[in-house]
Amino acid sequence: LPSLLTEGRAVFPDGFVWGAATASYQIEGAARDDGRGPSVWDTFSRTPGAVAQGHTGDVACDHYHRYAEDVRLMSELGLAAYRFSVAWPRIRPDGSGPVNPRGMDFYDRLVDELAAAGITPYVTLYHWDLPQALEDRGGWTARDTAYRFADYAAAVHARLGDRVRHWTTLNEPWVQAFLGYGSGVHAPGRRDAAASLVAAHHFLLAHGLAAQALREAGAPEIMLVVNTAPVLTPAQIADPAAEPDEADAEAADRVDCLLTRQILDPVLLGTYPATVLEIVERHAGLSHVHDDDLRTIHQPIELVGVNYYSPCVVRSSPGEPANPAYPGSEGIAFPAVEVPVTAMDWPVVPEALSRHLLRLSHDYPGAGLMVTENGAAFDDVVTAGEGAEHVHDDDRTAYLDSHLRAVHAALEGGADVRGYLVWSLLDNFEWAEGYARRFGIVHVDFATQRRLPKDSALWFREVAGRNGLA
Ligand code: PNW
Repeated sequence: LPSLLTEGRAVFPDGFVWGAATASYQIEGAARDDGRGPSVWDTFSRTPGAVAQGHTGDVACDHYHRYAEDVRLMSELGLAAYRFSVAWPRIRPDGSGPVNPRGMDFYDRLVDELAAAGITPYVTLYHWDLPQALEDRGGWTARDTAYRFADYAAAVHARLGDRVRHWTTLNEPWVQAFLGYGSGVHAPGRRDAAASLVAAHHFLLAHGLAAQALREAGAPEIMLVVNTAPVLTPAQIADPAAEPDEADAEAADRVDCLLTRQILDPVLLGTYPATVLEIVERHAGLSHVHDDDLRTIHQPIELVGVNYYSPCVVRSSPGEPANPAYPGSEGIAFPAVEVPVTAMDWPVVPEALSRHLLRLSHDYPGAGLMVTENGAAFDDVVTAGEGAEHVHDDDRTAYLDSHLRAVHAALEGGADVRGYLVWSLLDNFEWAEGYARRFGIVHVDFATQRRLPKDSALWFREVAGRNGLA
């Protein structure tokens, strides 16, 4: 990784989109309000030992009741765009059947509130809160779930499509399939390699079917959001110019097939990599991959959303058992590396983002890109002073600054990046870590629900306002 990072001024293209992102289960709370049905995360967060300190999303940021205040906050922070997700169990409490109008009303009010504030909504239809009723019928291991998803997508579009132009089918199908059904760290907490690989295929099918339905309904922009990152060897982390040894390079290729190409090759090229087919066949057979599926999955889409936090680091390690999140990764280790890390222990390597955006542009020509999540958890401290309270989160500001420079370098190198959304607007329910990991640019006191913009939020407002870094 040659250092592509700039210093000093970095001006972004006209029309570059600046905003922040959230997800329904992480912020809404109101888990039983207005007819919402249970999701797999309600069930999982009540499973002893599944989530740190037994935290749940029952209340979260109480955004369901405080959305107007939160939109005001976004407006004060100068955000042009807001990416949020719709909770399927609010719309169809049992996963299928009639729409619950009171659940739909919430998003209707939210979209109107955003419009009044001049903030562009980016709607994600699925950010992991599968209706529990569908999980009880096999969840994403059942082909039918993909069809139920497309029906639900059409129902949401029918209500919001007159005001929402930017539609995302799924958030991070890889994380859902392999942490949900493979390692079991996320809901529904299953640990079954075959199930995770079958689920991954059904996610792609769900994306394709929903993209078709949205297109037929007239959606002008359709996006798939993926967690994707370069897979690097320890030698490349230590010295960006290092040539990895052959066994390590092979290990990296294999993991890249699982993490990135398993998802993006079918969606953008209409094919599965041979390595992926071999792994799927060995664990699960191929009978769940029907003849026309790749055609359905390979729908034209306008954008790929890139959620980036860290590179993935691997090396060859003969005899190593497979990592349960990467079936087929026998003989590959995922070592810790000697670089600064965030409170999640995720290594901070901004250059890897430049390299990766350029690689995606090269390997998937024509795909427009948007950074739909980037940010960091740090242990924030609220300090009193000058009559007001502050969160001096210089570490987060430095993280955001260096990664924005990485995005700028990728733009200079020719990558077609349309925007950058911070993860996250608010401190929130960080999945298996509960509320202990704070990603917000706005601090939330969960006892009082008071919001306090951190220094990073004030910095981000300036960056967005001048469309660049000073
Ligand atoms: C993303 N991993 O999740 C999600 O889209 C957000 O909801 C989440 O809060 C954010 O990143 C921060 O974690 C991920 O372990 C969670 O590889 C875990 C992983 C990747 C992404």
